[in-house]
Amino acid sequence: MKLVITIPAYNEEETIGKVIDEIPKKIKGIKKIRVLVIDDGSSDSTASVAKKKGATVLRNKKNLGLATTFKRGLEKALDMGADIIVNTDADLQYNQQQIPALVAPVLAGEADLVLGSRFRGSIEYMPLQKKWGNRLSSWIVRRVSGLPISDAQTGFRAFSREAALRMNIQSTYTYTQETILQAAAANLVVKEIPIEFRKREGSSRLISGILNYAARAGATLVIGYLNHKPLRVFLGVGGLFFLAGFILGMKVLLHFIATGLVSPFIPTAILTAILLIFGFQIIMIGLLAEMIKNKRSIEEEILYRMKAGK
Ligand SMILES: Nc1nc2c(ncn2[C@@H]2O[C@H](COP(=O)(O)OP(=O)(O)OP(=O)(O)O)[C@@H](O)[C@H]2O)c(=O)[nH]1
Ligand SMILES: [Mg+2]
Repeated sequence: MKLVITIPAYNEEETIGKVIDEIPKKIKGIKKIRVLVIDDGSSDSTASVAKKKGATVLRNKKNLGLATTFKRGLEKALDMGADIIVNTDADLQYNQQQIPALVAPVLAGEADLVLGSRFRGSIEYMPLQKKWGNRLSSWIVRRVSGLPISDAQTGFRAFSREAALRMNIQSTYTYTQETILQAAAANLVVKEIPIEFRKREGSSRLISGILNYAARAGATLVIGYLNHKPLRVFLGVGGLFFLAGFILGMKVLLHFIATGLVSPFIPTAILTAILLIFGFQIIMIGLLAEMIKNKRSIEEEILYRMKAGK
């Protein structure tokens, strides 16, 4: 069994060395442990510190964002022949001593994706807005995926090779929620274990402002939801318009049946027609989106088989 630990890092020269040092040198059931740092165009010495500590280092020539960098790391880890991939952050907030516990369910063949949950474990410090933002986003992911998870934003996670092969990340900003939705769609077994989350020294590299983060993560979630359940969304929205048109239209229709006239209700009749046509079109778009989703799942299966060499 080969374990590759991926660490996306952006200007983390202060902590990257400590993170690598903290990684256990031996884990029961694992033969080889490799550390892969993906430096996202840092302007400091993140890459050279990581190299000195013995990590394999990939560098993006410029800053491409966490999701793109994570994706690159996952692909490289697969190329390196990883049976299990653990992702951890470069900021020393996760405790690398907990990696054995994180990989245990994958090693035992009980899970494909193991999430280290901060909310089931312990949090030394997390700003209040972030805490509630994380809670809200986890609630949405729970609803959409149907998985009983408590921390959808955790960066401390373990993937089986199978799970890594199934991931197709499209967001460039954050991979965290999208990967869970994809795991659910691929019927992978997802498990959570409680973990410890330490206070961040220095400022967040990812989140410049909570509103900015909420907007970008929110957009990723909406797109993720649309990819996952398009018909449900469009049927809901289109259905509302259709229903409004139907109720208004009944009034016009009943009057027409009784008197043979539409004339006192011409504005209502026009509004009815607009609402019905609008609602119908949205539902049709939903059907199209559902067909595109089905096509996507076939394409994902082809991609999976290509990557897996099947
Ligand atoms: N590749 C890449 N990594 C980034 C970028 N921004 C942040 N990271 C890395 O992603 C990880 C998470 O970013 P953090 O700055 O820890 O985010 P945070 O605000 O602490 O968020 P939490 O840890 O979830 O509370 C760290 O390892 C960062 O180095 C980026 O633009 N590109
Ligand atoms: Mg952090």
